[in-house]
Amino acid sequence: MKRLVVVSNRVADPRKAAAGGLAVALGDALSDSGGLWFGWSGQMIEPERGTESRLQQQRAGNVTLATIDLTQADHDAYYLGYSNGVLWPVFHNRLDLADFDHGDINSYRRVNRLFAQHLATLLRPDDVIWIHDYHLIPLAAELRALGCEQRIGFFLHTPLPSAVVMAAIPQHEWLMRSLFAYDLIGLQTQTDLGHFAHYVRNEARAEQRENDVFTAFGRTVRAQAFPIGIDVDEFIRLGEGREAQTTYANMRDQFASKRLLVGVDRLDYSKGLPQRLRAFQRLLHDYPENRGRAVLIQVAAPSRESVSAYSDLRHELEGLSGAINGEFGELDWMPVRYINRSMARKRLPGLYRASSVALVTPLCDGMNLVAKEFVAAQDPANPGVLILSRFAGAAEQMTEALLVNPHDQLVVAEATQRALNMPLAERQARHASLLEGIRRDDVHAWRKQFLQTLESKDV
Ligand code: ADQ
Repeated sequence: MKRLVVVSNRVADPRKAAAGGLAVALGDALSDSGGLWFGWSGQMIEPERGTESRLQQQRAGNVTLATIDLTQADHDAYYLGYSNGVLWPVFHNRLDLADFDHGDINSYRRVNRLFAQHLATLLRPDDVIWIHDYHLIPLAAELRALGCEQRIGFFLHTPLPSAVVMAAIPQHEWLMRSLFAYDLIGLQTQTDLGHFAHYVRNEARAEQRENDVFTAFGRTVRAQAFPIGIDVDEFIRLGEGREAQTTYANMRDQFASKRLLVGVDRLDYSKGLPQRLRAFQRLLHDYPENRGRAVLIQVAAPSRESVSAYSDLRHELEGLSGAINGEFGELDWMPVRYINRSMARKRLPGLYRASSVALVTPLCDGMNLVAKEFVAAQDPANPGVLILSRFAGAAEQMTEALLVNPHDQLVVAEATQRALNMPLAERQARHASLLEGIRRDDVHAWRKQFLQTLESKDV
């Protein structure tokens, strides 16, 4: 078996449950092959001390975790500036939020080159390399420039936007050319794949051999959709744990006469949080029977707080939840519980299970694993209902959810009312087929399909 090398911006110890399902799944693949996980340490070095970015290695079981530090300046320009100030907003169709003037492409390239230089010293000729996400698009090209000939695959966790939106990035051609240094490009959905195919045919005059094989810029690459899943059994086991059980029991007692709706997200403008709160407000307006009963628990974990769009969003949400509570709240009922913190992963299944409805309503999302976790956490005998944005990647698979346009408050309020009143038999039937789907397309199937495709030499 060939050694697997995973590269991502951050590295997680796969043995820690807090690392989440993706880390656990990649950890399995890494353990099987005695693999290596490479990325940024999360630490910043002081450039004035003249410290060279050092490579650190530690063992986690039979997996090696290798990391490098970044200078504050490189971190700000590569991570905050170009990755999260340009690529993230554009890939989520938010050209209005993209900071093309300050997003520093040179630092982005420099950090990718630094990754390549350190990583190259650790590589063996027959390694299989799997690079993750938008921070590292040019990494394969940098590795190739250093003479690496290994099979290299890339998986994009975000959506890939349509060609017209992509073309707004001043360096779009360079980014797409960089992708052709890979052997395999994995995208989340058929829609993303369609965007890729349209771009490379029209902008790069790519020739398409079979369905998924494209030749352009003098190289041939395979691009395919590999929708990511969760580790369903791991999540069910987490639900049987003490923390989840206690959370569930507390919620059930505390909200015995209420109906809980839940939202769990990173605090990000792609997740449609203000629109979700307004739709809940509309529900209370249009369907007054929910007053005094419906409670929306919105857990929003702060992220990337030094990017200004994120702090604006936090203020908007605090204002909106205060306004809804002020308008409708009673001494014994507050309609919105807005929690601006991350929730411990071990407690999540308890929160999901205590909720009658999940509102997963991003305006644009690569996949959205919360939708899948909510389904896995339900009691099949009395399951809650998933309301899912048609603009989440998950909507391509999870068609038995109530699919909504998250921009349309009326439609989301109507779907929420329907979910709260859905007969048991319909809830059970929808849940059973959703559960079957997330089990079939779980995270293990995802990584096996990706790695098998990457290792087969047919491109
Ligand atoms: P994210 O944008 O982070 O990931 P998502 O898939 O919804 O989005 O969540 C990833 C994980 O974070 C889930 O396990 C979830 O439970 C956890 N999480 C989210 N909010 C939390 C909170 N408030 N407290 C605790 N845990 C929380 C990116 C892409 C997604 C894609 C994933 C995986 O943006 O579209 O689904 O990668 O490819």
